[in-house]
Amino acid sequence: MRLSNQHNLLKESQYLIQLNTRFLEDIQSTLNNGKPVLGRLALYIMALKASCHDLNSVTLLTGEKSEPLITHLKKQIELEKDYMAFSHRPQTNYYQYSLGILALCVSGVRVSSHVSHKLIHAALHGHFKHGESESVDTLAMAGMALQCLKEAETPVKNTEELDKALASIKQKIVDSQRDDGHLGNEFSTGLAVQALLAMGSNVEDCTTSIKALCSDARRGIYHNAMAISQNLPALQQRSYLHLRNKECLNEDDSLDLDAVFLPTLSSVGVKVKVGVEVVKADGKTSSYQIRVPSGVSLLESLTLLQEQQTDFKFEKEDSLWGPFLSAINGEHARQTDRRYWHLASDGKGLNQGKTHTLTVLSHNLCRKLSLT
Ligand code: B12
Repeated sequence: MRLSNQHNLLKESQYLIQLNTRFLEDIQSTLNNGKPVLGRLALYIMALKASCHDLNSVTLLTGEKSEPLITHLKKQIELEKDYMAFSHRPQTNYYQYSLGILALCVSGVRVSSHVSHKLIHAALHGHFKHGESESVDTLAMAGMALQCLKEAETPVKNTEELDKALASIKQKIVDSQRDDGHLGNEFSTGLAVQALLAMGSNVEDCTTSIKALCSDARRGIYHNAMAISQNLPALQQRSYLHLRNKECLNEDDSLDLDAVFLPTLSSVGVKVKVGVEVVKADGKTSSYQIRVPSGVSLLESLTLLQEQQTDFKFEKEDSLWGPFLSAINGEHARQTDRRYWHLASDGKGLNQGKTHTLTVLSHNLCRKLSLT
């Protein structure tokens, strides 16, 4: 919203208050628990920057010591860089590492060449994975981070490699275009358009992808705040890189945010059969059948299944995207683990939890839940 030309200043100031209270508390408690906070911290800094809020006025505590947000972000990214030197992969993921670099860069803070080198190297070696496939979201975030370094003329270890990485990222994003205009899938297209615009593509080159985004938005696909925040800038033909020169002067206040009610499917009384197959890491499979009201989400279906079957239990963790499936029948795969419960239907990874089809499968690097 802050990157748009049109504003609803009251709503935006209310959101800013929530960020400075609830979100800041969430970051502080994650930090207190010694858990990685890189991505959230970067998102928070970028949100403050979007509101031209004084970054030095906000601090976080480590022990007794209170330090500005940027100092914490610099420390987090250094920790992540050191972790990567040792483990050859980030403790969080390359998406968050890119977010960290981007947040430092748009805030005018110099990013060390050792930090940027790790991202450039990962881009050149195809390390941006989401499960087993290439992550268009990560390509996009890394593209924006590296483009920012280029525009800020930040010294890097090897300028030629930076240019090669940018060209490779851009080409991969362009190649990810589907016949319906999406880049990657419905949830990566916004970031991918942002990245292409940031990396110098013309708006006309992105028309079909922007149209696809518009039609998804009209169909109500983006009901999650995280998804909306990634897509809105693209719909406004902006990217997170615009934060670098953001000035909050003479802002228009004409945006009317009346609630729009999207048509919902009337499916009262109609029930559908859902098959759930849980495949654990050792290959052990359990199958379940359940009848659920048509149109309910995957989460609602799993909740109903848990209520009806004593031998099916699941757990979830909160995330900015909503509930992350973290355990099934005692087998844990948390957000911070190198394993996760993979959600699939008809053998294909799900992008969202619709209940027309649903498999949960679990193996060493990924466990799977399949739904039919
Ligand atoms: C990294 C990542 C993962 C990692 C997360 C763990 C890790 N150690 O890094 C792994 C590979 C495990 C993963 C798994 C999945 N992911 Co994912 N993931 C991402 C990615 C690229 C970055 C997330 C991130 O770090 N954000 C920054 C931090 C600051 O925000 P955060 O909220 O704290 O991040 C956490 C959550 O995002 C959570 N998470 C990751 N994926 C998903 C998916 C869902 C549905 C939920 C609720 C939470 C969640 O893990 C993050 C790390 O803790 C995003 C891309 C994007 N555009 O956001 C996709 C993304 C969020 N994932 C997506 C999907 C579809 C999945 C899967 C459902 C794929 C599948 N078919 O199994 C599974 C989730 C299954 C489950 N158990 O619930 C979609 C979500 C779309 C939607 N409708 O909500 C995205 C947008 C990618 C896309 N374009 O399709 N993911």
